[in-house]
Formats: sequence, C-alpha cells, structure tokens
Amino acid sequence: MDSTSELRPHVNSPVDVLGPWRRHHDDRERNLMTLNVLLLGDRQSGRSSVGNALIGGHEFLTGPQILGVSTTTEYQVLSRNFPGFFRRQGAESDLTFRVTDTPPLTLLCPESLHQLCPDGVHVVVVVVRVDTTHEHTHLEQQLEHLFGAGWRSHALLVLTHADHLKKAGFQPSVFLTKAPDWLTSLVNQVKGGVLFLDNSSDWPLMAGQPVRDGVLRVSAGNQHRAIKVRTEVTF
Ligand SMILES: Nc1nc2c(ncn2[C@@H]2O[C@H](COP(=O)(O)OP(=O)(O)OP(=O)(O)O)[C@@H](O)[C@H]2O)c(=O)[nH]1
Ligand SMILES: [Mg+2]
Repeated sequence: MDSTSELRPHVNSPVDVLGPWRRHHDDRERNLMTLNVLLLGDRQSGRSSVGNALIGGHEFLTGPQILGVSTTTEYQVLSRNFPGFFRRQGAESDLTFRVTDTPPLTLLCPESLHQLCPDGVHVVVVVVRVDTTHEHTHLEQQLEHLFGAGWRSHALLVLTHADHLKKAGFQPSVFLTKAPDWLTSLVNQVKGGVLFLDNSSDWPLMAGQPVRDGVLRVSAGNQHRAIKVRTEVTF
C-alpha cells in the first residue's frame, strides 16, 4: 500500500476530464481510480477512527475530547492506494482512497473544504455514534447547506461504537427501529445505506473493509461523478 499525506490543496489538472480514472503503464497496463472521500460528523462521533479504518492505518489522530475541544481541529488529507482492489473491463484496477478528515461539522468552513477538494467529493461518509443519539443534531440540514440536495446520493452513513450495542445485547436492526426521529430521517435519506462499525479493535485494516467496499459501491452508483462543495453558504 502506498500512503501520502497532503499538506496543500490539490491543484486541478488538465486531464481531469477523465474523472477519477488514470492508466498505469508499468509491467502490465492497469487502471487506477482515485476516490475523494469526505468524513463529516459531530464532535467525537468517530470520524478520525473511520478515516483510519478506511486507509487501514493509524495516521489520523484520535482520542477523547479535552475540555470540550475536539481532537481534530484542522483538516487533514491522507491518501492510500490499494493495488488490485477491483477488476474493470477484465483488468486489475488499483483504488486510491483520498480521505479528508475534518473538524466537527458545526465548525466547518465550506471555502476550506472546497480548496481541499476542488474536483469535488465522490463519497461523503456521515459519521454518527450509536451511543449518543439522544443528542439532537442538525446533520441533515448542514449536509444540505454544504452540497445542496445532491448529498443524498453521495452519502454513506457509518454508525460507530457498534461494540456498545453488542455489549448492551442490541441487534443493529432493533437499534434502528428505536432510533430517534432525526436519525431515522437521516437513515432514510442516505442512498448509500448504513454501516455499523466497531472501531474498538486494533485492526483498522480489517474493520475498514466494509467501509471501503461501501465507498466504492456508492461512488459506482453515481458513475464515479463527484459532488462539489458549495462555497456561498455559511453556518
Ligand atoms: N469503543 C469504541 N470506541 C471508539 C470507536 N470509534 C472511535 N472510538 C473512540 O472514540 C474516541 C473518539 O474517536 P475519534 O475517531 O477521535 O472521533 P472524532 O469524531 O474524530 O473526534 P474529534 O475529532 O475529537 O471530534 C476515541 O477515543 C476513539 O478511540 C468504536 O467504534 N468503539
Ligand atoms: Mg477527529
């Protein structure tokens, strides 16, 4: 796996008409696709841990909030390549996940996000933790502000801290039937579906496989078209 950390926003390149596809010419010809993935959620929802699961590493800083301040206060972009992740037209294809971790949703700056993802975002991973759903949240409205109505087809909902459900003897399906209205509404809006994630293990590579598969599925459902961040909005 190759990993790169980007400190500066990506610059548009003239070949971007190809969308996320590129071609490698080494020993064999192979496809390379890069998907821009944006992690969004409230404070301490588990965004950075989901980012680690996605890239199969520990590079995104995680931890409890200190004095009400999030661990993640700056945007961070990390890319990780998974060689031969899938096949396309009979050829092995590499998949690079370019993952943007963010401060809590209420503190986001649309302009900064746009600079980090000038070509847009293929998949928005909306992160909610299962044990704090009593706290009212305005995720849906904030997503609508950031992307307009199109966010629904690009969104995958990841419910973290699923180990807590297990400990409480709750099946995920039962949890969803008892979820508060705001979460039920969110579940019904995201076209990419819902994943439960137990990120308590030390194996982010394994925990992340369903998330990587989910991201690829959501992107394919949009023919790998990206959605742009709207910059004319304020929170
Ligand atoms: N038990 C359990 N702990 C988790 C899980 N996911 C994250 N955590 C822990 O929850 C805390 C917050 O996780 P982070 O990934 O840092 O959450 P965040 O949304 O990035 O947090 P901020 O950047 O501070 O807003 C950390 O201590 C994680 O180790 C999970 O699925 N289960
Ligand atoms: Mg974080």
